[in-house]
Amino acid sequence: MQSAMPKYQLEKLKKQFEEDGFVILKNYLDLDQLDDLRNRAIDLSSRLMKDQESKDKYRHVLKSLNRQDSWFDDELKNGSHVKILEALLGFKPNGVSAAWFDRPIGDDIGIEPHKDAYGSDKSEKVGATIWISLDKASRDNGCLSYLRGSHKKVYPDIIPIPGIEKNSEHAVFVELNPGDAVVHSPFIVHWSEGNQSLMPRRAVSYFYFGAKI
Ligand SMILES: O=C(O)CCC(=O)C(=O)O
Repeated sequence: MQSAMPKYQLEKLKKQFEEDGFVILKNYLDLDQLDDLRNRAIDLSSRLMKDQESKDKYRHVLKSLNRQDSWFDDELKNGSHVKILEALLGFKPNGVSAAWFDRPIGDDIGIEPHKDAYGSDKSEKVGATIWISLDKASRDNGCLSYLRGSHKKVYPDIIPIPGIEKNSEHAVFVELNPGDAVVHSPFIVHWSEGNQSLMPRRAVSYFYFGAKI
């Protein structure tokens, strides 16, 4: 994918990333790139999920797309977002997983408050996660929410993290347009709700370093 670097004021974003634990990249993908990513992700996920009738709460999530498809592997390692993450982090992060996060119409199960750096030691150099929205993500269809600044605190390694007030003054609902992206620290507390709308909510995430949900 073509470089998206010149679009963003990376020094400003770096400060914001360090302060808040996340930054939004408006218009990260252009229409052709968005179409390409959406088509590839839909095609691969529907092939991988064929015949799967899981009732598991993560049934619409697929990790490790990079192990199934060389295009996703290349994006994880060399996608234009890697340079952006490098600028935000101050070092080149190592890709761990490319993932598909679907929240189909009528799916009322969201993902409870968690951090991606589950089980990792805060003294280690940590990476970042980029979540690229393939649809309009809103409060109605289960956009991502963050507890601003929570990456600076220590939370227990439990999902859901107990005692998180989803409506606190620090909670931010990240409503995005198709092709926008958000980058977050693996230590930030984040979650999403079910899809109460008539619009799909699909996303592709790339995780760097010891990132897990
Ligand atoms: O897409 C979602 O609902 C959750 C995604 C998430 O937790 C992540 O990308 O780290």
